[in-house]
Amino acid sequence: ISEQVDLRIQGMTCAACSTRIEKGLNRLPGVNEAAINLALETGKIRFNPNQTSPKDIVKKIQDLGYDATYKE
Ligand code: 9UX
Repeated sequence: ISEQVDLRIQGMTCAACSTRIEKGLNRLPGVNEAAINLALETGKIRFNPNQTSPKDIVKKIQDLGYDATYKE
């Protein structure tokens, strides 16, 4: 089972920020794939809804020090 959430992520200031977020999200159980785009300030995350949720994913990004909101 895999679902996708699209986020707007603000507060990324250097190129390593997007990598930091991808690595942080990949450590979250249930995250299958995290693609963060620094220039577009977007994130596309695929996850197993039985293990995690968009709310947990947003919380994790905020804990890492960035601002995340739902895109649609
Ligand atoms: Mo660059 Mo981002 O030193 O958290 S990694 S600003």
